[in-house]
Amino acid sequence: MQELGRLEDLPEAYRAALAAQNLVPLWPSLRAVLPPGKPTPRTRPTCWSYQALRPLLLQAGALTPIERAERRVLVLANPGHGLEKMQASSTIYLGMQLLLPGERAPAHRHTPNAVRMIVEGEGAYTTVDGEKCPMQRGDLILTPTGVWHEHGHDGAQPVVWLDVLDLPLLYYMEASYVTEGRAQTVASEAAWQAYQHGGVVPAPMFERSVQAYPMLRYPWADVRKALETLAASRPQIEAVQLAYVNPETGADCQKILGYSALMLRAGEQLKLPARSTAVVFHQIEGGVEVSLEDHQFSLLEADTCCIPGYTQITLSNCSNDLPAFIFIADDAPLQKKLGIYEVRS
Ligand code: 1HN
Repeated sequence: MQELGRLEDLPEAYRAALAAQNLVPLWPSLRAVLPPGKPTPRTRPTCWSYQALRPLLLQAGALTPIERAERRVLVLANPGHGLEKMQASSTIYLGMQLLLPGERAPAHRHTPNAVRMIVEGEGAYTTVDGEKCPMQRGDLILTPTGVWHEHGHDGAQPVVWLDVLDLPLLYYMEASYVTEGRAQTVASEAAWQAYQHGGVVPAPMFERSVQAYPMLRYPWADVRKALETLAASRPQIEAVQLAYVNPETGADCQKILGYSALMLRAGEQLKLPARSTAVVFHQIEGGVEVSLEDHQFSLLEADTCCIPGYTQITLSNCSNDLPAFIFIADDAPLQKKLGIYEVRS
């Protein structure tokens, strides 16, 4: 590839004249913005140990009352982007949120889409669009763009969950903002149960729901059972993986970020091809070795890692007796809509 002229090759006075007119020559920066073959990621392979962050999160509970935090969160920041950017990848924000018994996190709504993956504790709930969703370990709860949401906790132990948002993208688009609200009236206690059975959806008058997000809570007990059933009924299947989708349409459950759950059978090793999306792995149960070309992470329960796009990944279940379960997030829905999604073998 032809080497291009550098900024230093240009006369000082010429550069100053350009800058005075808010002009920039493209050729000194062309290779940086358009690298050959594949993008140059800022996202670095990064792992956050739950054992290391948990005491710091509990300490935040003692240091900062909920009223002074609104959302008491430690952000899982990727050093490749700069910690202050609060990004796990170019599009994905990750945070571990703590709610203590009796606390409430007030109602608001905002443009970024969120999901919560519950990590530990019993008795908390989140009310999304008037629907009260209990939070139990491994559950996935959606909080789509523009929908009111608040959290409460009637239990006795701290509750922790992983927040995943498309905040970095919406912030970059200058489209991120919040509206504060008053506490919602709970309209339904268990509406999430209506979509719990695969293959059948509520069909009043045989018309599909007009709701863009009919299902807000995906209970882990059901997803885990579905993974085990898939593994047992399709022993030859390469990856025992289920996507979280809109049960009315079968489309990804959110428009920008995509979510799935993967089961590694006892002793299983799974080679994932390089894909154009950065990916987040969060360990729900068991232990998994994550190997890249020049990195290796051991994920224990509740650990989370982020890996840049265009990277081959090998996942190995650390146990020869028990299955392991991973929650996966990436921005494949967005990349597919833009026509830039790639899988390289
Ligand atoms: C948010 O609304 C929540 O509602 C958590 O729990 C984390 C991070 C950035 C922006 C909004 C929540 C958030 C957030």
